[in-house]
Amino acid sequence: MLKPVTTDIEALKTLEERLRWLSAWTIHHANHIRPNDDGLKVGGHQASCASMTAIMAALYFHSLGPNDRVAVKPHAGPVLHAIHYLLGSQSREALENFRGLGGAQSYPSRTKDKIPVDFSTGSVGLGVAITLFASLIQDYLTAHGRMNADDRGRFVALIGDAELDEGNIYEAIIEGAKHDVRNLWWIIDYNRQSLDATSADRMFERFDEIFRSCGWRVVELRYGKRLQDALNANPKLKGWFERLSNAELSALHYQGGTVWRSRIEAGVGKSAAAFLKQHDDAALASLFTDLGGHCMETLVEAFDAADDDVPTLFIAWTIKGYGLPFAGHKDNHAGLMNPTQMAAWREAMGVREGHEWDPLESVGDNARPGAEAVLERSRIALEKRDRSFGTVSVPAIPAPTGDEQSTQAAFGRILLDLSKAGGELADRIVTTSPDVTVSTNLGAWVNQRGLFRRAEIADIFAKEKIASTQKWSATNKGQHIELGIAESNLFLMLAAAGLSGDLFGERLFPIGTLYDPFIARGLDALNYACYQDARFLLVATPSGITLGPEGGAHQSINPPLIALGQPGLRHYEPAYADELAAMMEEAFRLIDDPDGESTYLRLSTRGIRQIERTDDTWRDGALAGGYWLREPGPNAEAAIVAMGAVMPEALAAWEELRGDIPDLGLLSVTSPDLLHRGWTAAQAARWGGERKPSHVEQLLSRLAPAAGLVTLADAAPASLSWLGGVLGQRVAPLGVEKFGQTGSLTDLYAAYRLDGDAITEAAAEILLPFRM
Ligand SMILES: Cc1ncc(C[n+]2csc(CCOP(=O)(O)OP(=O)(O)O)c2C)c(N)n1
Ligand SMILES: [Mg+2]
Repeated sequence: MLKPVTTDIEALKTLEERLRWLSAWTIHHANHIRPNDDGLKVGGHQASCASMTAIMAALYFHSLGPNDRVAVKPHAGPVLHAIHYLLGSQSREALENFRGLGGAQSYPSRTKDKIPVDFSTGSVGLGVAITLFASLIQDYLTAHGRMNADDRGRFVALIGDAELDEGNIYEAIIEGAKHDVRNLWWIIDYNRQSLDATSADRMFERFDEIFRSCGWRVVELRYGKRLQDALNANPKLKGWFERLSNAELSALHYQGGTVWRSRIEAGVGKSAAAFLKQHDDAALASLFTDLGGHCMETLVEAFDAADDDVPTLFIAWTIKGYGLPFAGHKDNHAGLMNPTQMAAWREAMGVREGHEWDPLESVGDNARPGAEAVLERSRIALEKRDRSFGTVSVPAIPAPTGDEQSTQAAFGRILLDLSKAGGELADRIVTTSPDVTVSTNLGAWVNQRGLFRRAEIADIFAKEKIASTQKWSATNKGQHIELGIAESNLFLMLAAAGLSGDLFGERLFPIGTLYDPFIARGLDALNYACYQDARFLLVATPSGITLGPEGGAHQSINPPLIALGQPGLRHYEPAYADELAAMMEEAFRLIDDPDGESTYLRLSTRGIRQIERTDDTWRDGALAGGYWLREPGPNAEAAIVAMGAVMPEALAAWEELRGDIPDLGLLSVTSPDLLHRGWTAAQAARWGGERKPSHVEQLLSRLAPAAGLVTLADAAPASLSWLGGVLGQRVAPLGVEKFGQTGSLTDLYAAYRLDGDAITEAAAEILLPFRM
């Protein structure tokens, strides 16, 4: 880490004031000055920003080096923008357009903001935990010889104290402890306020214990220098101060000097008389704001002292709304200074009217050179290495052979074959799974490529010659990162590994496996990964009710609907092994394509007879979302439309019905998601004058305009029923609307109406109007 040679505390204090001013002014401008044409509150969090300006000034203008990466507390976004404004890497226009279209974003965004943002934040807790997984990926890349030690950095999370209630943080630190995670600084803005009110006193010192037991160093920055001295000189006063509840302390910060005085008189008594005499009301109020997180000397000292790689939690005591009129008020979370308050505060901050955006406004001639020098040093210290990275060639992936296969088994075979064949793609694949490696068929790959751990772990069972199909030893060259059962961690790991190109200049091809229903467990983290444009392959298996007797809560119904509404994630659901091979090849290509995305493969353990192909014409259709497995005739009144593991039922029904329904077609849908996207995109293009029918329109226009569709999926029927809306065809949707029943496949398909009888009945119903 590259640090400034000397520490100019006064300059850092000056810059802190500028950050406090500029962040508040950016929010004020958006709410009170910029024209507002829809009457909606623009919003912003002046109090949450003021709480962190000293911490962020110390960090960005003193401690950070070019390889360090930071996740900024979402509500301190304007402070990050102000930092870049002072450094010259953010424009005034973007600040003036804060929360407007194309302007500085409300919460730091990797993909939408113009300034460099290392990690997007917004959904509290996730931005914290991703730094831990990014650090593990840095260790992985270093161990694999893909990163120089000099390019390694530290991962910093700036955390609101209420974020500590998010369970995903603890799931992450438990996983981190197992992997001996390093190079983390998590800095808590301990203002003891959340959104609704002040936070619970009972958690005081509990968080420390949790972190310590996971191997963290905990550094509490409770007092600034001035307050520390004053309280050390007066133990009774200190005792009284430390007994104040969160709510009492916040209220005092809001109420100010007169009330501090009367409370101290009542609470400490005579022994505080001399102290009170030495301080007038203003001095009292000012002294008690000198908490650790607002004292530059304290912050700089603490950051300098944590110069090793031990994961460190800093608990920096702060005041929410520090220096603003609503400091400490429990309702200040979304509070905005009104124009009168802002004008008074502007005066107090020494900012001239009309000069509000001047970067170093109010900085006197004496202080200016120091502040400019610190900014210049920080510009150099923070300059990032150019991290453009080359593309990786994705080889053709052959389909595994075998008359009868399940897509899950085929997935395992494809990875095994890739591993055996070797090559750049195989070497850059990193797999990960939350304790379902074996049951999602990653086992053969892991046997080949090994588990990853920085420190070697022997396979005791193998050493003792106890028979097992699965090798379970770990080295620092392994390519599988085994996780505990915490699906949120899986998605954060995929997010971090899926950003490895941008973060570290080295592309990885991350593959994560889990059971399809448990996507819901980590859904926000999955959304978070996609929101940041992380690239990965998610393999969800088994899925639906097709897993048979296992039944119960392991059945999944709605993930295809989730995928339908999830930007940045492409859903494929293959029926056959050759489709899966094509999809995996496409998924790898999309990971490396600047305009690509992540892929979600929904697979099954059901072995099904593979289809005989006469040519490759199905392939493009399968990758585009669907193809005619059995072509409709020229006068088709109906088609069966099926997806994934239920294809044998659809084929059998097609055989049985085609005598009665001439020209009957069978459409295999491989991605409702892509079909839907193509449909809406074609509509949007038509408004722009381009008249090209989408893939789904082309497929369905092979049927008569009033034809009927029987749709069939081992998923929510709505996954496919929308197809009727494309050309106005009638639909009889079959699918799963309840779950939780165990049974054989035959029993379950009959009970849930996914069998041949159900298809026949649905076809009859849909054809009735034709035949009457
Ligand atoms: C997952 C999630 N739940 C709820 C919110 C809404 N929310 C935004 S900030 C906040 C309170 C944050 O308090 P804290 O983390 O202490 O931040 P600060 O006091 O510094 O503003 C809440 C509940 C959110 N952004 N994300
Ligand atoms: Mg807080």
